[in-house]
Amino acid sequence: MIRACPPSRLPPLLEPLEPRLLLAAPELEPGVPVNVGGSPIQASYAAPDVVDWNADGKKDLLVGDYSGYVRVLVNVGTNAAPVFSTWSYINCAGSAVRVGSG
Ligand SMILES: [Ca+2]
Repeated sequence: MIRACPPSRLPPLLEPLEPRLLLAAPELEPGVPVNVGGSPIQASYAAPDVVDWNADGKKDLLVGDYSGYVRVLVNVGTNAAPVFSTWSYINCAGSAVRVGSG
């Protein structure tokens, strides 16, 4: 449950927000499994984001998980019907980048 704070108790950066915005419940669509190579990807506490990772004009998927690693799933389909055949961790100098969690 999200509770509104009285305006006098809000941190300065939140004061411009109207209290009704803080009370609004998010409207979420039902979850959809993401398949990679025909099987659902497993990621605990997944934090997905959509971005054109390889600048080919097709939206790819980044998925962070509880361990702090971030996977990139490059879309080999279309934006309307994305297809992901493989995934890999985001790497830097040969090591998987870990951004932490929590
Ligand atoms: Ca892309």
